[in-house]
Amino acid sequence: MSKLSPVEALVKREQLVRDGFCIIPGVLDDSMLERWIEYSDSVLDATPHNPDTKYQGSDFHINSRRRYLRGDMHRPDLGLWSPLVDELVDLPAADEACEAIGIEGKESDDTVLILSKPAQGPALYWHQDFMEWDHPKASLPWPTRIFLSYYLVDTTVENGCLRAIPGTHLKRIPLHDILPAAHGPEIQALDTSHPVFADHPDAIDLPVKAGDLVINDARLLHAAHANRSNQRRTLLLQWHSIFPWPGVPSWWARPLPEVIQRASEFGSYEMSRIPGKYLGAERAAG
Ligand SMILES: O=C(O)CCC(=O)C(=O)O
Ligand SMILES: [Fe+2]
Repeated sequence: MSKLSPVEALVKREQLVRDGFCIIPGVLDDSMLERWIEYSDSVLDATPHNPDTKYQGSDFHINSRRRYLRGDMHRPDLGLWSPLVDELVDLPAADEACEAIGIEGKESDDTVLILSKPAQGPALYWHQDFMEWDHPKASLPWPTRIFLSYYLVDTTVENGCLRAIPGTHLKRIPLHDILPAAHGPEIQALDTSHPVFADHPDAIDLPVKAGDLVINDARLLHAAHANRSNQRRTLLLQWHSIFPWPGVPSWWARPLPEVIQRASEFGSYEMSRIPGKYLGAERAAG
């Protein structure tokens, strides 16, 4: 990767904050890409297709070696771990890119999800992946939870590239009101004729090259096209928490969000996948 210039980095940061995503080209080097293609192919080839996750394709959670040694594996039922995960989540080129665009306090979940659309696999429904909608952080104008993605093949509309509706991490649209919780049994049971699979006038396609780093705000509405090619389309996805509550990005120059000023008033809360009063609250407050 050629390093981002300060101006390019600023443009990426502004895009992440405004639109809810940005793409940094050429972060994963060829050798890492090849090792992950080999590893993910071996996992995918060895495991029967799971119809419960047919729209994501596959949903394998691979733990880092660190997590395995600590004995706190995520999805221990799957029993999957690899030192490749440690290498990927610690990748210096990705850390550099995240630092350059001003991401602070980044903490990885230390897992990699292998989400692989098989050849001729169906589209992925519209959804967002944020899990803390009842916490005031859900209204913040900067992201607190992001997913970093690398696609292992070049993606296009034809083979199932990512799609997004820019700005929906901060703004409610009618689609929010018809979406069941992401990845739960209700949405998995829907047919592809359901509106959660429909095209949307504000949707944009995000085709990328293999090894580009895609950074998404967890709150953003996104989906993926069907894979109409004869080759699997594999994605490696890592979750990170950033800007720990109630911290403020060092570069934040706009007025402080009201919820930050009142942070001490907020107590405990339940996890929730359903956007409530906090979606768009800061925008509404101006
Ligand atoms: O398949 C993709 O491109 C996106 C996957 C995704 O957003 C998810 O599984 O939550
Ligand atoms: Fe997602």
